[in-house]
Amino acid sequence: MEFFLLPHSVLMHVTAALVILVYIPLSVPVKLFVRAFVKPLRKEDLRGKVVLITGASSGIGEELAYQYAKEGACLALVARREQALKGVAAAALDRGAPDVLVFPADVSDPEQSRRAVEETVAHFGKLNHLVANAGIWSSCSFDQVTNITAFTKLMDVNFWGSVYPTYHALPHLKASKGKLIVCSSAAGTVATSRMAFYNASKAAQLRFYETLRTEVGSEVGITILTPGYVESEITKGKGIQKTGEVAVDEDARDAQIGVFPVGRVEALCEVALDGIRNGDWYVTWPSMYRPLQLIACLAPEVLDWMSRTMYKEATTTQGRRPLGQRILEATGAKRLYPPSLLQPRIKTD
Ligand SMILES: NC(=O)c1ccc[n+]([C@@H]2O[C@H](COP(=O)([O-])OP(=O)(O)OC[C@H]3O[C@@H](n4cnc5c(N)ncnc54)[C@H](OP(=O)(O)O)[C@@H]3O)[C@@H](O)[C@H]2O)c1
Ligand SMILES: *[C@@H]1O[C@H](CO)[C@@H](O)[C@H](O)[C@H]1NC(C)=O
Ligand SMILES: CC(=O)N[C@H]1CO[C@H](CO)[C@@H](O)[C@@H]1O
Repeated sequence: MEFFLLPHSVLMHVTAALVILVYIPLSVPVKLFVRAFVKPLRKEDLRGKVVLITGASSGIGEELAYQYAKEGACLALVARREQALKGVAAAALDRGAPDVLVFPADVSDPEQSRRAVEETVAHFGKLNHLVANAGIWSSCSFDQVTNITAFTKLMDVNFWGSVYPTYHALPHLKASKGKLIVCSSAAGTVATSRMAFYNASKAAQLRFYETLRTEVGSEVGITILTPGYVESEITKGKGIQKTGEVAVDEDARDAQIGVFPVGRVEALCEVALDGIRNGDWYVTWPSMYRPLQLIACLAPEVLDWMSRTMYKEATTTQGRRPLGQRILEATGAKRLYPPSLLQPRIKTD
């Protein structure tokens, strides 16, 4: 034992004890009071606000665009598929957005990210919210990967594709006292088998924005979304497959999701927009994922055991199938998936 470290070590342990025994019992009622009575009075009015959403061509980004539109916000929509973006733009105008800019771009490219932000500010004269939502998925066991270099794409899009637009948007957000919203994932906080790369990219995002909050939090509000499974093209099965190519594989999707419920995207976005307007630090939905984080923190071995059990593979006539997927098939629980997942149409461009 290095004795000069002892005072700090004692101090840290005493602090942890004080947080649990004193701070939490005192702060929880205050937080509940603020949430119930203070925040509703100070909800941000979005009329005329300028909101840039990346990954707006489908899924969560598309639905967020519609809900911002209903509140009267002006939108800049970014993703690679231009035709899909135009469709979303038209529907957003219908729902009440005063003006919508479509900007096709690949957010993993620093220059395209910069231009998306600059052109938005040039067009609208300001930027109030950046929603860094674009992302790709992958679900496969690490030891089954056949092309490892293809997986750098997950970091390029999920991590760097959030950081680049954030970098260029930050001065404008400071000027407007605006907000930064990032779409991480419940997978960023809880280790889940078959998601090592995705989990790592989402954990990187989470840590990055938590750190950024300590630097700019007094000027720019940061809301981190950590959704569980919700309907989108990702949960239709689109992602980087073990061979390295991007494809839709419903079987790999079933193997990943197993018996977990898949939420409706409208419901997630309602809760998310409410949290954003309140200035909440985190939005976790479906709410079943919240206790999961507590378990991960206090007893990581329990989650490790759960993940191992649910993803334990058995070789059947249809190939290697994890327990969760076999339960899904045996119980017919797939009928509970939102209808959009059962007819997996992916937008083409
Ligand atoms: N669905 C879930 O269960 C779930 C759960 C937790 C977190 N999330 C996160 O939610 C976010 C949105 O995903 P989603 O579920 O809505 O899936 P989605 O329907 O596949 O949407 C992903 C969006 O990202 C865009 N995108 C992908 N690569 C891009 C790139 N290089 N440059 C620009 N845009 C790109 C896609 O548009 P283009 O293909 O047109 O570029 C699309 O608009 C992701 O960050 C995802 O990780 C999803
Ligand atoms: C592996 O993936 C990378 C990136 O997508 C690609 O450039 C490369 O050609 C792939 N290699 C093989 C052997 O398929
Ligand atoms: C498998 C994996 O990478 N799990 C990680 C998911 O993210 C959290 C951090 O938020 C890590 O603690 C896990 O190890």
